[in-house]
Amino acid sequence: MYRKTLLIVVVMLLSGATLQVIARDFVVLQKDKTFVLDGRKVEKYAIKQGDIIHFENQDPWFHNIFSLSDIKTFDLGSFPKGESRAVTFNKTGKVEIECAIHPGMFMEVEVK
Ligand SMILES: [Cu+2]
Repeated sequence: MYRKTLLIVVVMLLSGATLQVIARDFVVLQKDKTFVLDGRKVEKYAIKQGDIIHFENQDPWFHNIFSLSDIKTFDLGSFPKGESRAVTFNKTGKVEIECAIHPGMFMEVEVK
């Protein structure tokens, strides 16, 4: 039984399936024109390769979250209060995240 379990784990490691298994989901709120994670304003945050961030708008106006960073370029478009958009971070490095509507909004995600 132990050997069989070990074999399955080794096969998962070799096939890269672990990325799927260990990927975590984070929720970053847009609140008062800032990025908020776990109830606190966040300007820098470290995640792991494969993790997903859900950007959720809690402001009564639109946000348009985007990044022009080399390792992850995206543009989530304008979305209103109560909606969220997910981004998966597949490469390691630093990603600068901004809002196209509010130039003061900024956070940096380091993917490790
Ligand atoms: Cu905004």
